[in-house]
Amino acid sequence: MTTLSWRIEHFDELPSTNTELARRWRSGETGGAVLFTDFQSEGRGRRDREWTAPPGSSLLCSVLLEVESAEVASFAPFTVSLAAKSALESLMNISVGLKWPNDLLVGEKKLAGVLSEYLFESSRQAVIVGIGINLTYSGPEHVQATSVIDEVGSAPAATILLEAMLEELNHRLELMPSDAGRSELRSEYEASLVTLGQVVTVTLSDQTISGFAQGIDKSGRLIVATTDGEIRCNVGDVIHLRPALEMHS
Ligand code: BT5
Repeated sequence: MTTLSWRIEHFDELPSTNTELARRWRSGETGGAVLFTDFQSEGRGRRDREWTAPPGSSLLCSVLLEVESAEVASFAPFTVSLAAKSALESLMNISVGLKWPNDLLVGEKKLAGVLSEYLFESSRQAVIVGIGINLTYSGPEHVQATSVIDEVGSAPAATILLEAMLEELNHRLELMPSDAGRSELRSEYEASLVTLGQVVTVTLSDQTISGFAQGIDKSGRLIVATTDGEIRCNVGDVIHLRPALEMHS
């Protein structure tokens, strides 16, 4: 994967940028395609959860990346999260933390969510990474969420933020194919990960575990030290975070 020249397409409305890009990939679309929209009628989170945003309130976009393996694909959401964080910090001077596996936070509030989908078909494989960044909408009522405007008093145009994010993505994508490059990305990701060093409860499909979040392994799994030993969480979902100090209080 070398530096891509992005092919950006804008829509007033789509069901979901991820769904539309996956449909296009099945019809032959190649890496570098980017879709963004002002409104999604069927915006998706993970595990059939919804992503909601009123028209024109958010950056809602998806990028199509060609990858050589599932391991490389597992780094795509981290890479996009890092690119979005850097773009937000340099454009808006907003301090963003990352929560494994797919949230951008300001403090403990969710500013953005990432949805990564690995696609495989005979000799082709790709990953679609979608991101929703709240610009002027602070999320559904029941959710601890925020927006750029709530945090810093103004918000960039979605196109400006998208361009900045893609620029930040370019040099990181050059790192993704090699072991050494992914190790560099892993270090950058770990340094931004507020999850690490905390006691976390992770709900997995078959069990719930608690322990210290220690790091990310070579396959992008979260390493959690529990009383029963080390557990590597692949498709987990951190549902609870609290400072490690609380464990001793
Ligand atoms: C995510 O899922 O955080 C991934 C969201 C990815 C959205 C982008 S938008 C462009 C692309 N096209 C798509 O269709 N999706 C991607 P998850 O961790 O499952 O979080 C979903 C949960 O976040 C929901 O169940 C709500 O509780 C909450 N939520 C929904 N909308 C939100 C918002 N605008 N801000 C903050 N939280 C929200």
